[in-house]
Amino acid sequence: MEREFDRVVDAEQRIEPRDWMPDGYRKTLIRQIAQHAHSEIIGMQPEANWISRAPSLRRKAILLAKVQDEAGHGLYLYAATETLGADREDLTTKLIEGRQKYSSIFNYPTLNFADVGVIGWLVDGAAIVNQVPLCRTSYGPYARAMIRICKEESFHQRQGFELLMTMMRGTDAQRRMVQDSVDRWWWPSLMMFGPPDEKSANTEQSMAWRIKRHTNDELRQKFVDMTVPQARALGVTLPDPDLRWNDDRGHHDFGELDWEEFWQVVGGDGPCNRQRVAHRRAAHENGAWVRDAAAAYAARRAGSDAE
Ligand code: FAQ
Repeated sequence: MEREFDRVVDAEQRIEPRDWMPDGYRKTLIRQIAQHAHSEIIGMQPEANWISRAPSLRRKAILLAKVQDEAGHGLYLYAATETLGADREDLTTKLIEGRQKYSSIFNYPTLNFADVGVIGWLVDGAAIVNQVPLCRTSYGPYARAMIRICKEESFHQRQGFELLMTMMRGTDAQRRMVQDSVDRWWWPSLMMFGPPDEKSANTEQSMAWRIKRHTNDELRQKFVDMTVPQARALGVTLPDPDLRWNDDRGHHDFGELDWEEFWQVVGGDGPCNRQRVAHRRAAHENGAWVRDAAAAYAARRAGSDAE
């Protein structure tokens, strides 16, 4: 069985839910996909903060649709964990009890409307760089979910960039808002790719199983190289004095990330961690009556079908 698993993975084919898989492979997938699903759901909060204060009906409609897309991504991903035997209720409990992680990026506050554009441009941009290779991940349901999710994330990134372009063509005050937002989100966006490779506990095994297709540092570099010309086109400055093109490497060099801040946020002690989890917990508790009603209805239907 193990030989067949190795053969499928090495041949770049997909492992499917009913196939034999090593326990560690199953656990790693549940961990990564659950964290990913939680990120999509918690990730609704920072942008939802601006829905009621969007500056026009058009911007409000776009933002509402984007936040709803993130909910959809969370649901596909929870469904993917269920194909591995995970229980969605259990994953939600772990999230609201702080026993499972979600992306560090969503623990930063959204302070002005430019943050909506910068989240689209940088955060969805980083998500795309990380997730396009996951369309080739070795587990079938995760790979297929990623294809649709990446299409939607690409649209999100374009809407963010378009919003920022519009603000940059506006007043000095609008341009200052955009620059302030870029200054706050640049470094946390780079942290989305995870710890440096030598500190990444899971990368080696996940690469061998072809769950991950690139290392954290490879993807971070790709994101920097992709984003620098976009920043130039927008007319904003990325807040890193060490950022410059290196002809020998064929890549941009960039400054060291504040890893102390990264581990603090991942450990639950970032600017908004408590607020994010408390909000999710309250939403879950307030929805208890819906779950109870749905379960009672399903039980009654099952009873009448049996008659
Ligand atoms: N934040 O050994 P590694 C989105 C944890 S995009 C928090 O390198 P791995 C779209 C890591 O889990 C964001 N924790 O781990 C959107 C591990 O913890 P554990 C979601 C982090 O898994 C846009 C430990 O540190 N995307 O939501 C972070 O091999 C706009 C050691 O790290 C995904 O989840 C972090 N930044 O690599 C939504 C993509 N980095 O469990 C709304 C799929 C690391 O061992 C609005 N995930 N950790 O205690 C992945 O590609 C990988 O899981 C990585 C981490 C690359 C994130």
